[in-house]
Amino acid sequence: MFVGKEDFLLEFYAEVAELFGKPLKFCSTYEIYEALVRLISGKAAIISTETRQRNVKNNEKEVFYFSMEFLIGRLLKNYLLNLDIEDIVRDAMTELGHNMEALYQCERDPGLGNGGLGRLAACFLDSMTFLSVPGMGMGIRYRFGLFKQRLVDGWQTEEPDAWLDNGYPWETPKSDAAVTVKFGGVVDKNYTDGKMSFVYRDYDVVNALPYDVPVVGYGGRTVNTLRLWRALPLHEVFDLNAFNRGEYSAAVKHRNDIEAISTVLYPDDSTPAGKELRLKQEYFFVAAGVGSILKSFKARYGADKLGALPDRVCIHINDTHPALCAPELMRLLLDEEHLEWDEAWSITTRTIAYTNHTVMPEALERWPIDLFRQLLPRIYMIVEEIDRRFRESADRSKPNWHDAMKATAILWDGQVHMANLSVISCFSVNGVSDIHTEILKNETLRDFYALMPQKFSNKTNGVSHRRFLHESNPGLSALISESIGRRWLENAAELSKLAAFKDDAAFLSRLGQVKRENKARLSDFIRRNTAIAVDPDSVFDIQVKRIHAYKRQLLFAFKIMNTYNALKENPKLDVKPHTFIAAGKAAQSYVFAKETIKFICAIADVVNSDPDVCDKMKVVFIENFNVSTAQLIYPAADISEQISTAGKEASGTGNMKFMMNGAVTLGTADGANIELRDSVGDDNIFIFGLKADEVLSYYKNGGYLSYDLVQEDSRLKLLTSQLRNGFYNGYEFNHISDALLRNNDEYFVFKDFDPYVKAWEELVKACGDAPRWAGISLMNIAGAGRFSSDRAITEYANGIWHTRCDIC
Ligand code: T68
Repeated sequence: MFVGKEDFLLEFYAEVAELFGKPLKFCSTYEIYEALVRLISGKAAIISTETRQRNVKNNEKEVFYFSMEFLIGRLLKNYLLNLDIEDIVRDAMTELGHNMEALYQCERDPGLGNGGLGRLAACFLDSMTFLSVPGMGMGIRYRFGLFKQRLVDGWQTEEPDAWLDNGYPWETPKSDAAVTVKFGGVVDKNYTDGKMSFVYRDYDVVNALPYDVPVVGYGGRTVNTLRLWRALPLHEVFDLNAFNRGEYSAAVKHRNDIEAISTVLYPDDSTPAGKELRLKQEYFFVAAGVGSILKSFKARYGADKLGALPDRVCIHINDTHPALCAPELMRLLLDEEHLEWDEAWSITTRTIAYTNHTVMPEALERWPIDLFRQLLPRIYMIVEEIDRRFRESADRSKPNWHDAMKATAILWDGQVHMANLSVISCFSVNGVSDIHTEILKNETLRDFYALMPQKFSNKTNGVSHRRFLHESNPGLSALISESIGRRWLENAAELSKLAAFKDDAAFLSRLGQVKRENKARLSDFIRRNTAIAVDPDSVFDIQVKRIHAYKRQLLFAFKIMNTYNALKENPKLDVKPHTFIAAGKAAQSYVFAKETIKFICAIADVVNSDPDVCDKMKVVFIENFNVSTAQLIYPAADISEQISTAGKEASGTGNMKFMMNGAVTLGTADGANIELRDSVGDDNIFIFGLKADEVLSYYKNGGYLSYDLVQEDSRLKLLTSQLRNGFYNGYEFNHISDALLRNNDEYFVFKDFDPYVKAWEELVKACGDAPRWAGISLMNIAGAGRFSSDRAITEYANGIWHTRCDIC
């Protein structure tokens, strides 16, 4: 790509001249960053064209990965590393007097996602591209991300995340690929010669304009595309009369109403208007995406070849948010291509595959029928027909057929059940860890599993080891490459070769040094952002993820407080100095989660200001957790907290990111933790607490009273009394207290407290034995290969998509 620094500089000067028309020395840091991005984008565009030509020539089947979120993080450093030109660019920039880190900082984290599901989609794009899987991501170009989290007196406040304010130099609008999307209106049924047809009229039209972001694969062989749809008016409707009356907002209402569709990620959907907007978003990007897929398919293969769609295209839906892909594809095949129902259904159900990411009943999407029918009348008719035919097919001779119908129907209780629609209309349904898939088969979707077992499979999640190890932890990456060569970047399974260094004192000492440097780096960040001074030589015990009752940040918080209480009671207690770190956002309307953040911050206030303990422990809540802060945090962790109530966390992916950076997992037998244990062995992971079947049995049969448990355990008694006796600067944590005592501790925080503390104490003991600890840490890195998204994507490509996938 660039032979060397000089070669790069020549092109860079030209780029700057073309973009800004002024000499480089007059450019701001941001302009230098922008010119760099434009230059790399130009190179990516060339590889992208080659990729497309190669795919067409080889007649490759393509995957379209539909996701409401793509939490891609910053791209510049990642792409320079993937193209193997980071050194050249760094040298060149140093020569020009620019600091590479400062340039990287110019890039805003795109506000295109919020959590695990969104980051998984981004890791999958990385691996699909590396493995040359022909494919594209389909999403929404939100103008505002979820929100920027700021803490005010320990309370989460939400500020708009206007991440696009300075533009986004990685994107290119593609006006020739725009699609129109229709909402509302009326559908007339016409009967001619005994045949029914539908005329859709009086609808509102929205123009879906795609913005393409290049996905640059490691090795630079392949560039795929992330296509993000923006909603715009098709024709400008400007109410001049209203404007002249001084009603300026009314004058542009039409435009604003339409643009609202792609304005915010996850608008508050507690009001009817919010619900409608959310459903509009889902249909908007589905209709734009499916419409564009069909259009290019017909252009390439001909309109008479639609029967071959499933052989050439796979549409993958990331959870149920894009579930309308099925009725939309049906609509196009029926109304625009005039296929018969059976043929259209056969094509649709062989084209679409679905990944489920949750077993929490409240998280399974449902829409009120009235809203759905009014917003999407034709789609509703199709959903109704899918539901009718599915019900018709039920075997009424089975004794429990009525219960099964209730659990599997799409339309029930006045609602459209999106998970049921997805299972019925997809050829493949997968869970994201072994245990999660088993729970889907045996509990959540058991009636479907009984009917169509062949659809179900497991695809355990994975994460990009190139982003979360190579890019985030350059010290460790260099040490690994020096020890086992660079092949691990392409084949993460090679990390297992590190096990050979388990007893190599020199290697382990260097591993310790790398961790120490990463902890110092994070300590600096914490000092700059929170003014808390933490000791990089203390144990970094970290829980970072979305705040949710089932993820049990409370368990972590109570452990911290319990340690504090023990130290207060016995100041001579031999406790290894610890830094407890938490981060994560709470949903805006989730009161309990917000109180949990306040609780952790209140603990931090108590602990950090108490001279009796402050050389033994510190507590930090890092605000606004996002991909960039995550990349600083994972490499610095000693202990990775993965402590969800067993059976609740579908997989978790943070657990994998911590592990590949040598952190040791303290976790429950939940999600992918179980597979982490299989990979590293019992000696290198600390698993505690109730098992999923025990949790289930308590739910079904009762037998646990949190109140009684508290009475028996003096530690819990003290911790619960502190919640409401004014201990925390007078604040009373009523939601937390109610959840644990009045609502009988639905997530078994108290039940798992003692085993958790014991497991942690064991872990801390191991941590005190430096060589043993370094060995455990190393075995975690060595065992992490399986959790690369390259492995996950290879399984998707071979087991579901049946696309090209180069061997890694
Ligand atoms: C997460 N799900 C799972 N959902 O919780 C996690 N949901 O265990 C898993 O590792 C990860 O998916 C990847 O498979 C989510 O992140 C959401 O963010 C979400 C958003 C809106 C509605 C429902």
